[in-house]
Amino acid sequence: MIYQNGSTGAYYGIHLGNPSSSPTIRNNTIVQNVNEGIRFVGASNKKPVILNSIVYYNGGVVPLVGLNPDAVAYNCCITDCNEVNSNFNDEPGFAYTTEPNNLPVVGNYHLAYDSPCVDTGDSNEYTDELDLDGEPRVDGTLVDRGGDEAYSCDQNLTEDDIFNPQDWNADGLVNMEEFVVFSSAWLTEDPNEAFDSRCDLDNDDDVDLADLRIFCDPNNWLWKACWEQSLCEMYGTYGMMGMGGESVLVLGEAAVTMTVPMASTAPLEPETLTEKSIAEQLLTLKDCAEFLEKIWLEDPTIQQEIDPDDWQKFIDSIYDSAVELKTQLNQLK
Ligand SMILES: [Ca+2]
Ligand SMILES: [Ca+2]
Ligand SMILES: [Ca+2]
Ligand SMILES: [Ca+2]
Repeated sequence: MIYQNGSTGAYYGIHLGNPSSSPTIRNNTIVQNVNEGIRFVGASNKKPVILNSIVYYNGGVVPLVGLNPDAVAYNCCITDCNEVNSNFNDEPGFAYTTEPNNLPVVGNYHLAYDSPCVDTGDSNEYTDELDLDGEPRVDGTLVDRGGDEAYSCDQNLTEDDIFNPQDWNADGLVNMEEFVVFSSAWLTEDPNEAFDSRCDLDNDDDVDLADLRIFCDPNNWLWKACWEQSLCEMYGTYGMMGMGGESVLVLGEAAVTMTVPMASTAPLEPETLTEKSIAEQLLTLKDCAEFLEKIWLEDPTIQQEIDPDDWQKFIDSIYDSAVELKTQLNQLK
């Protein structure tokens, strides 16, 4: 992923200045840079070959400077390109977009399940390579265009594998972070200034019990995107066979080779937990617990509106989080 380089000035997605050989650039997602996605300066026989990449939503007048996409790009998704060499100029179709212009959420460039980039790359030359999630290339019938390979948790790719409309901060989880937003919008109505339309899940201009029922639905609450799950979670240990190895990012004389550890042994570093951050989270949880207790007591219809088992699971998960945080806090003290 090569994105958001520069706010002003001479910044590009990739700037190739007089390369000594003709490099191959493949499976890059080059988006939202201040100027053109790729700029080339150099001898005409040292131009790059661009494969299976996305070059979109960049600044500048043309997507590539010093390069003609028709002559150097294959199986790519490039703004305003001619549709030759299996390139296309349709929008890449990212799963998480922002209103009103349908631009991607910065930093989350997962392909939507129905993106035209899924399974439309050229699958030659892929051995032991991983995508931006540490998932192996190639899945499905063909490699995907860009840095992401779209995965399903159950071999049948649907929207729910990749995107949940309640994942408001686009981190692949529906959890306390969304609940904090929801509870602060509780019982607000349009056009109340505090109204947060994201929380109006049944689109009737208020945030009430009917919305809470949707919020707590087990299909939404504690939802986790497949790209956020480890391969062990998705497929069990069986699916881990043959993973890991070297990933060649840029081919050519100056090849950059990265050794990528096996996904199962390379979990993301947890955020450093300090006493302060845990205490803050606990306070948030306390607010949430009080909120839930209050609506339980004050709104007798809740037991008819929401399945008691779902409600219990929801409350239990909130208390479990509190217990876990308290344990961590005690360990730090
Ligand atoms: Ca694929
Ligand atoms: Ca992926
Ligand atoms: Ca989230
Ligand atoms: Ca509503």
